[in-house]
Amino acid sequence: MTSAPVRPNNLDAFWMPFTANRQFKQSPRMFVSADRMHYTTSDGRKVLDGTAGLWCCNAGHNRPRIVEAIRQQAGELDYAPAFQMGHPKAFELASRLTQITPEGFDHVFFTNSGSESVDTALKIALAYQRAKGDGARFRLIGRERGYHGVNFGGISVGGIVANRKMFGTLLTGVDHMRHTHDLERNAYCRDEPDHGVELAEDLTRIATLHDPSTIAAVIVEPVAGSTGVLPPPKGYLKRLREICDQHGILLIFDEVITGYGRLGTPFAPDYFDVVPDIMVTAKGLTNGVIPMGAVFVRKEIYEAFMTGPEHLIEFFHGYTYSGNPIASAAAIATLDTYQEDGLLTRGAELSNYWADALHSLKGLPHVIDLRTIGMIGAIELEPIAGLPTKRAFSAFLEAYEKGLLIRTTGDIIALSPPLIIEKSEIDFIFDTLRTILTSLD
Ligand code: PXG
Repeated sequence: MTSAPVRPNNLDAFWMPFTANRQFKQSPRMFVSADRMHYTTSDGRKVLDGTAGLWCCNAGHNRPRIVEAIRQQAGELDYAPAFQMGHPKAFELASRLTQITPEGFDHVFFTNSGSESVDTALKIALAYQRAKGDGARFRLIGRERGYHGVNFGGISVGGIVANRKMFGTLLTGVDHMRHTHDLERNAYCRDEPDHGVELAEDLTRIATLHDPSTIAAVIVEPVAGSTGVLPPPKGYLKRLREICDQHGILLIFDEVITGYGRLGTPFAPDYFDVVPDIMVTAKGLTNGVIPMGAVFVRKEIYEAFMTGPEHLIEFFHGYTYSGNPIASAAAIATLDTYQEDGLLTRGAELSNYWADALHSLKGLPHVIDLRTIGMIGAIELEPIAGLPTKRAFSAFLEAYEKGLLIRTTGDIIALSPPLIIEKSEIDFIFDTLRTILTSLD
């Protein structure tokens, strides 16, 4: 069911995020409705969602349970104060979540986005070190090419230059490990690349430089997403964990993309068999439908805060919308939907088909690397000399015309479809991309 196409008559007022505003407003691309795997555009065309929105609609669109839960909750309890008051759905959601998280993650702090989850995790890490008498641990370590959202904490530990360079001094006491991209040795690898475990030793170098006793936490995406999909080299995450353990440093996994089934497992520790101390999530938590994020911590961390007089606030942090009733209801219905459709593990059944299909693009013009892990894929293109990003963006525009939504970052095409995708739809994605790449300038 599609309502009449809507075309706003003035596009000027809305300053669009991470968008070429002037280009967009000259020839806008508008979605007016969505159902399961497809959007409908304002000119009535169907577009297959190759990116689960922005890596968030893991169960696809317009899922009845989620829609109904939001309707019902809005009519029952629309809002309740988040501080010093509670409502049942936030508690129910927290308990439900701790049933699907890796063992030991027994407590959850709610936020409204990935960026807020990241900054919350960094604050928890610093405050935890201080709470246990280790206040000299004030440094935070990120990684080149890392994406941890757009708030000041996140861009400080993040390593995407364009997201940092305009914004002054950022947080102090931050350093970055080297990124793990290595086209020369690892091109066309499936899953985790063979080469690069030694890059984890960069953490030892940084720890030695600053003295390990000054470092509070290290934050990494288990699979770097936004920068163009970089699965970790074999053994790399395990080695980071060892170095952190050796020096009493907390390890934070930013699972905003990898969480909730994207790798074919509920969370990255289930996939890589490496367990962090804090997990940062958002996006798939509510299937992208209502803004919400969740930060999971191990018991010891929560308990380190639960000291002092019982009438005092233990952690001076929180948001007006932490655990918002409608978001909580949407998240519970999302978990129900994931469970009913088996979506937290469905990626594992499909990932071979997915990888075969993506790797069949090898040899097409301009393709210099193909990467897959779980239900994530990337196609790296040779940039046009002197015009970086242009080639991939042309592919994006053509794909949109041909009924396929993809994401591009630099000259990399990133793919992450809803986990309800069928094999025939995987075929559509790669047949369309094959046609485009064959004739792309
Ligand atoms: N951490 C990670 C690992 C992310 O991928 C965030 C934090 C921030 O989340 P919020 O909800 O504040 O946007 C993200 C977000 C893309 C793309 O196409 C990726 C994100 C957002 C929008 C686009 O790569 N990641």
